[in-house]
Amino acid sequence: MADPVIITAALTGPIGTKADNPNLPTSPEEIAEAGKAAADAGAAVLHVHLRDAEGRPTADLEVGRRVLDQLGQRCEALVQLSTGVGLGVPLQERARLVELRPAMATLNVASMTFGQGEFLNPPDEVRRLAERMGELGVVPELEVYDSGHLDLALALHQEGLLSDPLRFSVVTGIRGGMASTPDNILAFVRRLPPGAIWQVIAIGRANLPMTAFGLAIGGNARTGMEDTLTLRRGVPVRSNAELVERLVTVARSIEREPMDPAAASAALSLGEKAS
Ligand code: KMH
Ligand code: ZN
Repeated sequence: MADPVIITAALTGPIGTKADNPNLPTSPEEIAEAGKAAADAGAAVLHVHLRDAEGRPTADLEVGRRVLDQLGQRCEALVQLSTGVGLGVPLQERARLVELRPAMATLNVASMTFGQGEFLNPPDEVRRLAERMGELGVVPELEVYDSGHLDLALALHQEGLLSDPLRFSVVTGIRGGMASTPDNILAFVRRLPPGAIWQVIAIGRANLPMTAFGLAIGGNARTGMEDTLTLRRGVPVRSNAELVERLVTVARSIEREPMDPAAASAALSLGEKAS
């Protein structure tokens, strides 16, 4: 049996709306139900964005608390809270979410063009957030969209603001970041430091093939309605669980068994003192 795999479900994301796909979970209850179903389907980690009552991205701590409570009541899956939140929300506001002490949270190390918008992550604030996550024991998932982002992450590690093992999401398919190609992913993976844990996040149509490519070369894998709202051309996703089920089938077909949350927690070294 090849290495087991951590499957992450990205339930909602910052961009999609119910107008794009009415099955997108946005309220705390919908997110919690979607998380439970995704966990039952084989996701060990849930990547969570928060939405307000109008469905807009928010960094509201009350909403965050409700989502974490409701998820905790329903399943054992590990919660990775997004500090990306949504393009219009300043990092100073987004950074406060780590005070809720989720098991993990994303750390976006660079500013960039992001589709039609801008994603602003100023260096000093990124450094402060990395430091605060270390103090709180919230494990960072490093979101890298281009090769220079990897250098920035490694520099933070060099400064002592990030501990081993480093955990990376190699994001492809955002306009403004690297395109979804095997070459791009391979070039990235070859540069990761020894012991790094990683997964591919492929946005849009390439979600299935590039995630499958990442799985085949030893990475973990993520899917979910943040990453794609269609199962295939013209077929809207019915639920996050549907995407997770498809990914589990792909993983098992190459003998990579999904880890349960306890195994994923150990593999990600969650809850260990920073090295
Ligand atoms: N949709 C992701 C690729 C995060 O969650 O921290 C970008 C994002 C980052 O939302
Ligand atoms: Zn996200």
